[in-house]
Amino acid sequence: MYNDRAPDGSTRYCYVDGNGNESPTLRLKPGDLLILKLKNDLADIDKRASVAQARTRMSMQAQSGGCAGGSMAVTSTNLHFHGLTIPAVCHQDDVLKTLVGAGAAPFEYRFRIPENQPPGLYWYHPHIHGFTTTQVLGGASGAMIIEGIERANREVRGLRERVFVIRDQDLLNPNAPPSKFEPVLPKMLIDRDGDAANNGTGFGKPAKDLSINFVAVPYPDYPPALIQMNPEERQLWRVLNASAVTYLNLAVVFGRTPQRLGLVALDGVPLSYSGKRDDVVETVNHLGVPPGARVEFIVQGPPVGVPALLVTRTVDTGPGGENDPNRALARIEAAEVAPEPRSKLADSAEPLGEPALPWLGDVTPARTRRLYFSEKLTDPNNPASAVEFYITVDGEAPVAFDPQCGMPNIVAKQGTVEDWIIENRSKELHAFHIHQLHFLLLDYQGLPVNEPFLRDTVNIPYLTDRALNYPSVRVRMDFRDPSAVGTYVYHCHLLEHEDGGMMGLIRVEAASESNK
Ligand SMILES: [Cu+2]
Repeated sequence: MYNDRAPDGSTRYCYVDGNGNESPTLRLKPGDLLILKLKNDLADIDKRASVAQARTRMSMQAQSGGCAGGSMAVTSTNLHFHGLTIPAVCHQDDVLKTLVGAGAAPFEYRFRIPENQPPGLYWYHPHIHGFTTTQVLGGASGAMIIEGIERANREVRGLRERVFVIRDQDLLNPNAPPSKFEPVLPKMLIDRDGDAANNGTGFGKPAKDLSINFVAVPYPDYPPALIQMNPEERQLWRVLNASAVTYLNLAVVFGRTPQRLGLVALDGVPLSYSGKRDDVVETVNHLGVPPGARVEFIVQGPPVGVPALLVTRTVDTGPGGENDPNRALARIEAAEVAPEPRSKLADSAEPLGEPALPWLGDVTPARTRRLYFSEKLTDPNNPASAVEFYITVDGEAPVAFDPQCGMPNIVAKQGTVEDWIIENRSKELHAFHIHQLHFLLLDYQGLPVNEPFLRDTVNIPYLTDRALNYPSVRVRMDFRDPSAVGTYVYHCHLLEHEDGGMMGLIRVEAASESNK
């Protein structure tokens, strides 16, 4: 991993492999052993840390081999493998104590992909509390594919597949007026994170620019990237929202007409995962994707000569949220000689076996907990003062996450499942994510949805002045897998919020440990 000063003056972060590929897509099968050596070549380009601090960190790390924690710094890093059910231990998927210092010897990650990991799209990114936004916003993220989706859904067999990683970054043209094709809006407001605030119109300056596979699509004109396909070809598109703070609402339009998208997987899990229905394809014409989430869908390309775009429509992030306006991401062009995507799914494949454990929706929860997202101004009399972000177990006092604390907010037992009601007591959206496991979305805004698949990231609607209750979701957390044992985090996947304290600690005890 390295960073660099871009021509526009911003600092970019990137992974590069031994062959020079930027942020390579890792392709693995269940049962594969991944050995990944992470070399940290980060420099303190913005001069945020003193040389003395850096030396202290280096010597601490030399003694500990990178597993002993210590103070997180702008040039330290680590990796989180988002969505994988692997143990939260050093050299696997621990983000609490694993710190790889700049210039240190390569740090080895070594773990086996579980045999029962659902086939789909996962991802890797740094998870250094306080500096995750800086590194991810600057580009540090990559896709990971657990192969075999064609074993879970026959509809995708034989399709060519493409992986799209959508990232956000600070605006390239922050002072430019909006395009003359947009309606004229009142002067832009700035939210408390310093980003363009949601103006509720779908237009105006976005909080962040987006890029698709590192092709930037900057404000104000959003010159789209180019995707070529054979005319009317069906492909599987696997899209990761690796943004630090930007919500996506993806659609494919021919002219102005939204096209049907055949959703087959969310957050790495095929929609048929409950085993109750085969080959599920859910037809939709747009797909909301919070930061951290993934969608995999069948798309049919345009006929020759029909103008087509992949766009993100506006997302109403709430009165306290960022501005995520309508904008194009890529132009889709039909061409008889379109370059072929590198990868094609098998025409025939052995069907995926039944999950070893009963369907999560059929298991009785050991208990129900209530958690909530909230925000507080450090000076309640000054709307411009800094905001603290919290995720709190109902009944406890809200406290910003402290990486040095180590006391779990929640203690659970491996082998059980629990229902969590997660409320949003703030006026902007939050995206709940927990490490090491997937969960089942039972209720959204108090209404049962009982989805027949699993997620690892879910959006929680924002609080309005009219609401009689706090907006909420109810999810069933799955602590049955032995890899769920350990101490790890749950947090908001808007990384400015996570870095600002919106994270909590859970300790899942082994089934054999005595109750304390
Ligand atoms: Cu949040």
